Amino acid sequence: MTDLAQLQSQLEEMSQGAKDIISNAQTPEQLEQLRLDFLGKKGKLSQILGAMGKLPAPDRPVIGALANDVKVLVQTLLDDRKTTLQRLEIAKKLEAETIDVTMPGVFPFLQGRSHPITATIDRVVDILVGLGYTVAQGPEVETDYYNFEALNTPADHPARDMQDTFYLQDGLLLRTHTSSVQIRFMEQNDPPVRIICPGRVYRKDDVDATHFPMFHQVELLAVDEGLTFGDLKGTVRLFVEALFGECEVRFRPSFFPFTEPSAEVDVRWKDRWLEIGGCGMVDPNVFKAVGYDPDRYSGFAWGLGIERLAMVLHQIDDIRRLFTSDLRFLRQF
Ligand code: 2NM
Repeated sequence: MTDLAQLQSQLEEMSQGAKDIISNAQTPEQLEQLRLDFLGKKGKLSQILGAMGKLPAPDRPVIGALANDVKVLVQTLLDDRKTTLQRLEIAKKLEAETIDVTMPGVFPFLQGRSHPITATIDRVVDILVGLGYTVAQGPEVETDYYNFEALNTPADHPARDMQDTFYLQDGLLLRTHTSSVQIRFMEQNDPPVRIICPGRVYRKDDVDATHFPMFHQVELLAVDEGLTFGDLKGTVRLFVEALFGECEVRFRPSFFPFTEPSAEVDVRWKDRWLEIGGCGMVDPNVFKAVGYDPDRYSGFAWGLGIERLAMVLHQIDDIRRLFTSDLRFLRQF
């Protein structure tokens, strides 16, 4: 004998029981089993609904509506529990996979460091940035124009000799100094200029203890109204004292196509005179090439050889040591 009250209480009982048992499920597999138990084809709800046919017709919609409520409730309970289990799983994983970044590493403690060339460039650049200069960079593969022509170095100048310059195809070459970057900068910017150009340069030298076909330069350029050779000397002195500490500076007359007058810079350090670079007042022809008015502006420039500097500062006797990547050598720095 099936009556309305009986089915109602069965549904009631089912939803009560579902609450307890679902909230105690521990795995997704258990949850799936419970879904089949309650809502599957042969589950409890189906059984109860199967008995519905025996009810008087007017009572059937009442049970139908109640059964649907129970179905929705059980489905919600299953979904909620599933979410909770997933959260617990993630929390457990996070707990297990926590990394203590303060733990010591595993021996041997390999530590990288700057190459002595990089370290020397960094020191030089830091000092000059401190004096108000900005780093400018440009291509290592250059045209004849930027490397020579715009720098007042005409086609018949000895510096253009095939023996000294690496010429590439299509009129290109490997820059022989970073002055090419300064030409590019001046083309794009009006005075005043205060820039430094660190970078690799290339010359076709035979390799020996003091020559290598690739080396590094830092070139400096200042352009403004009223700059004099005195400003150049003062800037070089400030720089050299920042780098070497107490020392003596000497300017020796020299020649470069792109400066007039020109000089070599020598520094007396630890009782030895060292030649550390060349300098001069920018030649008016260079200003004309970049569209600066040479009657209004003057400027000074100087170039430092970085390998030379690094070798002096670290008592390195052979430039080749800097480029052979021998860790026994590099680990000393
Ligand atoms: C040096 C020595 C003297 C120099 C000149 C220029 C520019 F672009 F302004 F003409 N840049 N660098 C220069 C002058 C470089 O290196 C030994």
